Amino acid sequence: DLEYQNIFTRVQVRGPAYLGVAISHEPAGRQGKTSFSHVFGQIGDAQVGPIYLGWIGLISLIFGFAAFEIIGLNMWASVGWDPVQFVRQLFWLALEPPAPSYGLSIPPMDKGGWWLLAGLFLTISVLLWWVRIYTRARQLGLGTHTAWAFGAAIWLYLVLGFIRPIAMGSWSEAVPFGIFPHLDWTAAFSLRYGNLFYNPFHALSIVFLYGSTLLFAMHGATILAAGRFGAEREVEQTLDRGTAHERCALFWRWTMGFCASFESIHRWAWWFAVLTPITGGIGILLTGTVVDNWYLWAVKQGFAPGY
Ligand code: BCL
Ligand code: BCL
Ligand code: BPH
Ligand code: U10
Ligand code: QAK
Repeated sequence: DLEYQNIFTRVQVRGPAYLGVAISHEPAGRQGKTSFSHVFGQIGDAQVGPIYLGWIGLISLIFGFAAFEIIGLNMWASVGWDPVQFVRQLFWLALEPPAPSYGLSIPPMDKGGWWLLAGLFLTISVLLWWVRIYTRARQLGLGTHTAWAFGAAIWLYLVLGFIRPIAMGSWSEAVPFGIFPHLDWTAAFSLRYGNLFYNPFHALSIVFLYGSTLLFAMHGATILAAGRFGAEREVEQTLDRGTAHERCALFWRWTMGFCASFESIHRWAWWFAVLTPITGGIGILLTGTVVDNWYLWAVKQGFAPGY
């Protein structure tokens, strides 16, 4: 009726906690802790938990936390262990990678060694998190699409801090840990290599990043708008097209002449998101290795004016 709205369903029905579907390899201790949050219920599902930790998840958290502490303690040391300055300057503090003179060798701890160790621990943590995403999906009988999408993000991360520095022969090429310092690195990188705007892979990455937001807005809006025809039951509508699907498809055909299907719209979204870091990582990897100055490169290709 008129009171029904997608975003704020006012009535919260509360039953016993739902622990999820039965799965083939039942892990030990399935009946984890659950609680209910009225606030969460206002915007989604009120049930919080159970969370699956497991060994991989636990080890990932430990390595992630170790990296976090290494970064934080080095930052704190850099202000002479002054707690006030640590908090005041936090956004400007950094744990820097080794200097160029060390190349790819292992430097003393206070000359970039801590950066290398933090990077190693963070990388172990992220890779184990990937394993967790993969195995949780398998265990629930799901496809592994999330893991592969996450893998695309990890590709860019590894290019920035591992693959490109090795290709350049120096850890000093990597990104410092720090809020503003990593932004300074980003700006300096663009300047050093002749303006990243002339790197076509940077442009492609922007296309997919903006495109992802556009698609997310379109799709989020489309499903909400057709909620009264059951559109958020997207899977049923995929298998047995109802009028929600017909109306959404027709809406986009009327608007722009073509449309997706309830299944393919998610492929559009997946590919746009995944191509953002894939093209981006290619662009970063080519920079300094194959192309030293994107502006001069563009002049040579004839799409920048060579004054
Ligand atoms: Mg960056 C901004 C992390 C690589 C360019 N970047 C951010 C911030 C956050 C961050 C501090 C918001 C990101 C966000 O919402 O993501 N960047 C970050 C990390 C990496 C990284 C962890 C990494 O590779 C491991 N960034 C890069 C590379 C550059 C780059 C090197 C080119 C892509 N980044 C930029 C630019 C900007 C950022 C430009 C910004 O304007 C923005 C900013 O405000 O910087 C100050 C989406 C993810 C989510 C919404 C999920 C939640 C993620 C949270 C926020 C991660 C926090 C991690 C942080 C280190 C924890 C700090 C703890 C407290 C200080 C105690
Ligand atoms: Mg640029 C990159 C947009 C201007 C320099 N730029 C990008 C692209 C993105 C973009 C499309 C990054 C994609 C992404 O998703 O990264 N740039 C963009 C836009 C403009 C722009 C829209 C604009 O002007 C309108 N860029 C400029 C100008 C330069 C510039 C010309 C600065 C002056 N830009 C760079 C550089 C880079 C980009 C340098 C890049 O490296 C990147 C790229 O790919 O370029 C080709 C975000 C995603 C990640 C970084 C993946 C991170 C995944 C990991 C696994 C997350 C781990 C989180 C971890 C657990 C958190 C805990 C951490 C704690 C420490 C414990
Ligand atoms: O689990 C995930 O998401 C919820 C995965 C993830 C993903 C995934 C996941 O499945 C996917 C599909 C993507 N990212 C995709 C993408 C996009 C490309 C396709 C791309 C744009 C992108 N991700 C970008 C980013 C960025 C950017 C833009 O820079 C960030 C910052 C992230 N993604 C971040 C993340 C994470 C939320 C998550 C993820 N993307 C991966 C989590 C992970 O790897 O964890 C390893 C580390 C830990 C487990 C611990 C870290 C340590 C903590 C920071 C400190 C602990 C604090 C302590 C408990 C207390 C501290 C005390 C203090 C108060 C002092
Ligand atoms: C979503 C969804 C969902 C679906 C969906 C979708 C989100 C689950 C089930 C939609 C999503 C997708 C299909 C995925 C792909 C989408 C993207 C990648 C996003 C980006 C989209 C694009 C890049 C496409 C953009 C295309 C556009 C905007 C259409 C372009 C077309 C036109 C400009 C033509 C417009 C038509 C007009 C104006 C009327 C008809 C005109 C003609 C037939 C021809 C020309 C006109 C005339 C001769 C008439 C005279 C001209 C006039 C009066 C004006 C002339 C003036 C001048 C100055 C020239 O969640 O559900 O479905 O599908
Ligand atoms: C070889 C080893 C190989 C806590 C207190 O308790 C306060 C020997 C290394 C490799 C690879 C090693 C490394 C890679 C690194 C990639 C780096 C990224 C960096 C992106 C930038 C991230 C910043 C935004 C991080 C900011 C961190 C931050 C502000 C943390 C603050 C922590 C505090 C406040 C903790 C002390 C109080 C691209 C890939 C594998 C082979």
